[in-house]
Amino acid sequence: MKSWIDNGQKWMWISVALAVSTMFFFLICISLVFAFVFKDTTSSPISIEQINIEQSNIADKDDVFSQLSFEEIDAVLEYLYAIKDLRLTTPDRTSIETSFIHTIELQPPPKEEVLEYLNSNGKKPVRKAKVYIFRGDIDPPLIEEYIVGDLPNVTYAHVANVSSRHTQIPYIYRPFSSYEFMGIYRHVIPHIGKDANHVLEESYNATAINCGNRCLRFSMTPISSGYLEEGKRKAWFWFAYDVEFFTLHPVDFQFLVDMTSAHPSNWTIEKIWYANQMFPSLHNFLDEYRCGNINKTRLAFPEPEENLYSGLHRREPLFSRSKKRAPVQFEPDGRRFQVSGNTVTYLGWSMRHRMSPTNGFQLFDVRFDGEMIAYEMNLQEVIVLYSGYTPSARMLNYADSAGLFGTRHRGLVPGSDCPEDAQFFDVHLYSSNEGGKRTYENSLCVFEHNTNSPLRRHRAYSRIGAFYAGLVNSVLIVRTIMSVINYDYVIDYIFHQNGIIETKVSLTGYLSTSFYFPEEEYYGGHLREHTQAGLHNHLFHFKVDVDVKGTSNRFETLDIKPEYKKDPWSDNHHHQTYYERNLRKTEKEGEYTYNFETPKYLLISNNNETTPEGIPRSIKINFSGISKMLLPDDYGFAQSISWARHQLTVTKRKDEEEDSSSIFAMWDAKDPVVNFKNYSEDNENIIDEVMPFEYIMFIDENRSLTILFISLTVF
Ligand SMILES: *[C@@H]1O[C@H](CO)[C@@H](O)[C@H](O)[C@H]1NC(C)=O
Ligand SMILES: *[C@@H]1O[C@H](CO)[C@@H](O)[C@H](O)[C@H]1NC(C)=O
Ligand SMILES: *[C@@H]1O[C@H](CO)[C@@H](O)[C@H](O)[C@H]1NC(C)=O
Ligand SMILES: *[C@@H]1O[C@H](CO)[C@@H](O)[C@H](O)[C@H]1NC(C)=O
Ligand SMILES: *[C@@H]1O[C@H](CO)[C@@H](O)[C@H](O)[C@H]1NC(C)=O
Ligand SMILES: *[C@@H]1O[C@H](CO)[C@@H](O)[C@H](O)[C@H]1NC(C)=O
Ligand SMILES: *[C@@H]1O[C@H](CO)[C@@H](O)[C@H](O)[C@H]1NC(C)=O
Ligand SMILES: *[C@@H]1O[C@H](CO)[C@@H](O)[C@H](O)[C@H]1NC(C)=O
Ligand SMILES: [Cu+2]
Repeated sequence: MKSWIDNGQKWMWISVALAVSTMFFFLICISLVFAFVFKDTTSSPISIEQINIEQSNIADKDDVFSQLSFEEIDAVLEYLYAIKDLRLTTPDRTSIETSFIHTIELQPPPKEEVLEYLNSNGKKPVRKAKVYIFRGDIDPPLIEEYIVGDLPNVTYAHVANVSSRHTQIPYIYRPFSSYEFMGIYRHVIPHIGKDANHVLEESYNATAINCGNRCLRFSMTPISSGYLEEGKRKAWFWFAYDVEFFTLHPVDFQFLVDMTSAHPSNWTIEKIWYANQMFPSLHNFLDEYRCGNINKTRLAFPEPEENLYSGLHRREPLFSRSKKRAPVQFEPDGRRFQVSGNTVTYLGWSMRHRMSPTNGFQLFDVRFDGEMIAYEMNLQEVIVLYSGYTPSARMLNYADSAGLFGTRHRGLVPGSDCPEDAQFFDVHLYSSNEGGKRTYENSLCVFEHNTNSPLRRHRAYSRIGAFYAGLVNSVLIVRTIMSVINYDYVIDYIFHQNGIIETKVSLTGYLSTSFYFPEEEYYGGHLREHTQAGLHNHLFHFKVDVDVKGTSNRFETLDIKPEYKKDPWSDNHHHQTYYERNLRKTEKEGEYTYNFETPKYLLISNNNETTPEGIPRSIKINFSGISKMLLPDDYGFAQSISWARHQLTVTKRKDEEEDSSSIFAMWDAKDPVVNFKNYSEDNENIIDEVMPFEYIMFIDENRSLTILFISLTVF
């Protein structure tokens, strides 16, 4: 806690405390664990760790899930560069108006083939690559999703042919790329910087070009196509002082750029917003400014000492003047988890992981006590919805995957991000934004953590039969941290000894702010004289494909209901609660919207595998602290995030329905490339179907969000 406060700032602390601090808990309960608990009760009391489940012996036999190797990436590059029609440019000649490769990654093999391979010694699934190619060179310009295979000896490359998502995407939906930014630096910033140089200098004592150590830097608020006329791509740009940290030093200068063209030289500056006034063009603005019709802003450049409030230095005086260090954990008998390639094993657990440049960190083949309980688990999308008064603040809706999640996992630091002795992993990815092939060091870490609270215990103290038995709750934590511009998302998958998988997201980093005007009052918190922190919501969408004793699973709710009945043992009536098992039959019924008035347990069950007492084996999903989406479903950006409508969605599993979002979600609302609601539109039967389910969590600005899969049999 101390280190968190050390690193934080007072204002941030306050803004976090002000915000609704919601804890989210998803619990999935699995029945598999019964035997397990039994084993454990036979152990001696006050055991530190008496559980001796044998390591599930899953060798890393050339993991079918692993991200492409550099050799495989080279094979893809060689094949694609040889296709003349693609006209791929080499990195040194690339610009947004040429043809270039954006990302290369593994196309996950079909689940059935993988299960066949893992469980029944089936043939090893072939490896294929999924490649996004920007075709700025053709008319109309497009982004195409290619499938290239089979690796390593490539013989084909074609545009992916699937019905679940668009694979030829209009260029106006293109995600951020470094080449887009090259265009901005060449054509947009110099234009504003030159023509409005005197305005910036007079108003802010800083400029945008040739600025020495008094610079303004820009940020972009992409405008979702849901707000624009057909066929347009636009963004609001806003300036802030280029100091640590710029998102806390906005100035009141914004401009709207039409970036529809694939040619940056044809991008146009449409509107200027300055001193809380809108001007229809740069020309008009400069005229008005010259004529003195505008109340001019006058700000001083933030001097280093004024700037202190927005830096991450340690605050003085310290709460404790002593030089004593915080407690640390140690492993008296050495590490208890093993790592082999992409596989991690720990007590009864095993799992494989990979990093995708687009989707980020993913877990596969998660087993407990040798049995697969989740085929796949990962974060699909993170969005941030802002409110505000100024033009850029009110349009600010980020779908963070546009920034390529995989490339946002950078350099975890031993001792603060993860324990000193954690196991760190490097990952290897291809993305043109990062200059092609690149190794990202310390992108994830794995460590065991003693929570120092009992997982179970009992102290009986009656005169006869006094005893104590307890087991400390030690867990395995698989952690990644994504830094997306100003935010840092700490994402933990936590594996408990009793079969719980807990997912936890914590937020830190910097706030995004806008220039304060009195009209902002109801849209956020007034942090400092000129700085307003806008009201906003972070939403996370996770995917998990659970398998309870095989893939033939159903979705059920246990609906808790009030009962008022004649008491069988007296003449009175009696109030109590009871439950009804409610089988969800179709994909529409698989859309679960939380309702406090109708409490439910959410279960994924295998109807063919029951306990000796006839209760279907199930996994229970637990969440709490969800918040309600207040924006209409069919308005603007909301169309790109149809997953946000329900707290939990269960769909029939299809290999091609891989994701609930895409790197285009920031811009594609007019016709989302991946439209999650379509997955349920055909309303297929979901009884005993192979199914994944996807769940979402809403958080208001918060510290923590937790999803748990817990083990339990009876309800
Ligand atoms: C790929 O080509 C190499 C060299 O021609 C060959 O040795 C290898 O067996 C091939 N691999 C596959 C999987 O076909
Ligand atoms: C795409 O797949 C569909 C259905 O499998 C098929 O009918 C169609 O011909 C394919 N299109 C292309 C261009 O391969
Ligand atoms: C989703 O469904 C709508 C309506 O049927 C359709 O127009 C759209 O193309 C579909 N989107 C995708 C990505 O398949
Ligand atoms: C900023 O202010 C300083 C001190 O008043 C002055 O010396 C300097 O010329 C100003 N710079 C710009 C870019 O306006
Ligand atoms: C830019 O736009 C003009 C007119 O709108 C057009 O004539 C010209 O070809 C465009 N330039 C490029 C490079 O597309
Ligand atoms: C400029 O400031 C004056 C005095 O505060 C105010 O009366 C006027 O409305 C302002 N003009 C604009 C365009 O905001
Ligand atoms: C489950 O049981 C039903 C009938 O009881 C049977 O038809 C079905 O094949 C079974 N499924 C599996 C996967 O065993
Ligand atoms: C979910 O888990 C949390 C934390 O363990 C707990 O407080 C809450 O009661 C659980 N909710 C349900 C519905 O089980
Ligand atoms: Cu936030």
